[in-house]
Amino acid sequence: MTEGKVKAVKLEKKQKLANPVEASIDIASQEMIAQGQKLGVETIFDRAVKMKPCNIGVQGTCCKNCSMGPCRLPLPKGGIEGEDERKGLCGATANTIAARNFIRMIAGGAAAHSDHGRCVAEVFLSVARKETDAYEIKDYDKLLAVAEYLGVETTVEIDGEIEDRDLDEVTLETAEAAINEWGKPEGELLTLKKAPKARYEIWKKQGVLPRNIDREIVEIMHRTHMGVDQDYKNLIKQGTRAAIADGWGGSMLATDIQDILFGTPYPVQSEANLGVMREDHVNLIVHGHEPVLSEMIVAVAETQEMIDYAKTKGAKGIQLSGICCTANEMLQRHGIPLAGTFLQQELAIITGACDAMVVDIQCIMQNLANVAKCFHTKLITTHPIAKMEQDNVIHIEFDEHHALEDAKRIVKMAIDNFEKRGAEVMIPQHKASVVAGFGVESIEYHLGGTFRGTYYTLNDNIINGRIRGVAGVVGCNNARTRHNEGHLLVVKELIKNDVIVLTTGCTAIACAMEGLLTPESAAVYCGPGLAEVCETVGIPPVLHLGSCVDNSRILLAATEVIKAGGLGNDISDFPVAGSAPEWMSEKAISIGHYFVVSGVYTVFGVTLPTSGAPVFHNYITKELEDIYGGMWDVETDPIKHAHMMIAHIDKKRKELGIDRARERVMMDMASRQALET
Ligand code: SF4
Ligand code: MSK
Repeated sequence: MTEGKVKAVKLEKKQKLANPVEASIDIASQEMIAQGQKLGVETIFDRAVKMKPCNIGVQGTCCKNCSMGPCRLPLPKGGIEGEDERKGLCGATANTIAARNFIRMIAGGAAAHSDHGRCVAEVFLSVARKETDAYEIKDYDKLLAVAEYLGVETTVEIDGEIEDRDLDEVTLETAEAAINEWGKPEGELLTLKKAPKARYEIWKKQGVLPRNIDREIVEIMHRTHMGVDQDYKNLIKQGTRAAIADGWGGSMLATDIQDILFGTPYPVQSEANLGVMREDHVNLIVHGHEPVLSEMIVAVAETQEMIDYAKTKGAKGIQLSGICCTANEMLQRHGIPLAGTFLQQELAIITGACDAMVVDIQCIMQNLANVAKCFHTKLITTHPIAKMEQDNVIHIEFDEHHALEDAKRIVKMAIDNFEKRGAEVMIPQHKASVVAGFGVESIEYHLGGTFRGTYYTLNDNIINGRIRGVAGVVGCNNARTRHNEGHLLVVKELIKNDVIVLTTGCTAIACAMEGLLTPESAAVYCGPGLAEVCETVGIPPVLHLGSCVDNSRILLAATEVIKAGGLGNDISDFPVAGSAPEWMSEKAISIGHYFVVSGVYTVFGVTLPTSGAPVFHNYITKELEDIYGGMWDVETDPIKHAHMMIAHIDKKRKELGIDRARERVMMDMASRQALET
């Protein structure tokens, strides 16, 4: 620990501290929470004990959209009998206030994902214009697929012959068309046509086809301004447009363009948890969301020049690892290990072995700077829109035009800092093996049929009941719940009941840390049907599909299931459910809403910020199903949460008439033997 600097965040003597075992289900995290407390370094776990959330905010019924407020409309004790007479100064009802707050969260989430997408699209345009040599096109097949849905011709007729167009021209036109999706003056998003036709028609009938990505977000800010839209149904309709513009627009483009520039992921092996850090190596941790930066850091950190330089400083090499979704991006394309989830970012520094933490955008706690002050760790911000006020933070602004130079400077800074480590180094010795890097293409490869349509094997196993259904379990950690417990209990209960899980974000990291992302875990945790499928094709029962923007891969995998046939015409027809057991960010609300309006029954843990407005709450948790075939739900108990999803999956099986097939499979010989023991 660096002498004399600990005072900056010293825990107060009488401060109530978190109980490490109650705070996290993960032993490595428990050890580091306790280590922080021993060293007097406060973490989010201690702050969660010290500060309780506001009860009115939790209910979603506090409005501060003008300076006559904040107007606070909590539910009266005992609920509401008869007319709901609660009003803000302007007369806004609890439903209006909760709906306005809810769609502002969608706007925040959609903006975060989509602005990330825009940044990647700008790099793509620089590559297409040949303004940078740091990046190149890695996946031309994906480029041509994107060109096609963006309406860019990839062939040309010359003298009656069809020939391929010049690739540089196609690349440039595709990049320009992609950027255009953010702000084009008319029309609708071109990506919407990737949805099943029946889904597109529902959106069209409801009048929620997004016009462009930015406009839908701006319109939310306008409509929720004081004195504009005062009808909760009309407000959530705009929330729906913006959420679709996120999932089927900004996020989908982010994923596709990242695949073009950095390669489409295919299964890779790696490891997860704080134990991936190495005491005798330079530990460089990359945290945030945008792979534009981390791709360059991976490239530089793996050069012999940098490894040799690290050796001159007494290190055996460079250990790169990641936190949050930057971690998922580096894992799925390069097999770089995961250091941890959102709630482990401070803990990685408390190891005393983090020589530099490089952050880009989203989910970066400002307290990192206070924790870094207690150690030798260099904390480096890199994005012009994400700086920190603390004076120990170094800002190296990353730009695609001099990306390699920036990355070299950062890696060198981490290496130079290795010698400055203090005496207090404690790396928890816990990590698990991981297989990650799944996506639409690799699911097709592993579970597709050779002769009869791409997703045939997956569909066949759903129809015959070996796989009961599909669940998308995604989202954050939340310091108001026990770290990773919700994720793991929900996921384990699902796979035990033969539901295959597709996961992204911090849920994916939590599953990785628990060893659920290995094919071998199928025999330990799965029901007999799912275990048989996983063992036959050699996949884990929980498939890691990437980062938060890669939830678009879940939408497209669901679309491929529909295309392969036998399971209905729309996403809402087939046995699928969504979940975010430990959500916390606005992005999760946007994701949840685009899952719902894509036809997916979606259950959130923790809470939903609508409970103080029962009419609006009822609208999104019940009535939306009649319109979109999907709806919100909320359940904090992880086992009940999983069984609500399973009940929905069974309902869909029954509607499709495939419930009997499942009963037959459950009575095969292995199942009989299992029943008898
Ligand atoms: Fe209160 Fe209405 Fe102003 Fe909101 S907009 S703070 S409810 S007066
Ligand atoms: S990182 S948004 S905490 S999943 Fe994408 Fe994790 Fe949630 Fe951030």
